[in-house]
Amino acid sequence: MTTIEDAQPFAFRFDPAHTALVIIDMQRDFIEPGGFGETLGNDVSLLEAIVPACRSVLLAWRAAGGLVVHTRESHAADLSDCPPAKLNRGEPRLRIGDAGPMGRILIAGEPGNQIIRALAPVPGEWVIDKPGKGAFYATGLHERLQIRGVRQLIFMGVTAEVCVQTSMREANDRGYDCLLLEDCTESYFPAFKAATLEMVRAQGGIVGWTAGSESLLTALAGGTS
Ligand code: C5J
Repeated sequence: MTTIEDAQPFAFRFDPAHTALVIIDMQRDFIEPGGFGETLGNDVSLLEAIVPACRSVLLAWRAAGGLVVHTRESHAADLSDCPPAKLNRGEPRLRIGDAGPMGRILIAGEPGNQIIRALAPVPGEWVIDKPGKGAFYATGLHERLQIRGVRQLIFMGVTAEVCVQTSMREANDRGYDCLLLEDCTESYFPAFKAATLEMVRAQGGIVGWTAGSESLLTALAGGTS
């Protein structure tokens, strides 16, 4: 077992052989200047700032031979997997399926729907296209993780309060121990990120644990944090 001693609310113990690194929605449209997120008036530099830390973790996890799961918030071109309740809400200026600056918004295969170059998947890593905010809804992810014997999940990605937190809550309800890397998740709204971290680790870890990425890297290298 590997231990992150300074995780909150208490030490996080995990077996790398039964743990997956889950990277939520690090897509060009959310992160890059000129994409969907920025077009809606968001400061994407907040999200861009976590990319180096995410990349360090991804490279270390790959080097350790761990399972990597990437997700994309992504819909079929005909929107048959997008219920009206999702389609008809959100920013009226630019909705799912509309033509955006990097192709149709949140549509599979469009340039803006791709994972950013710095975190691009390599062969053998899983890429899960998810029509919901959570990674477990209508994706088969739980079944695939069960077959692989995965019991613990380490999360990074965006946005903290939407797709990351939803996925963690789904995972928690399915019996996974979940760790959120504090400097590897972000929101367009800093207060929402702060609240997410508090909510995850409140009440003795009601959703899971949080820790800094350096603590994970130290633990993977065999040290104590
Ligand atoms: C994600 C969103 N990925 N905020 N989507 O969090 O709509």
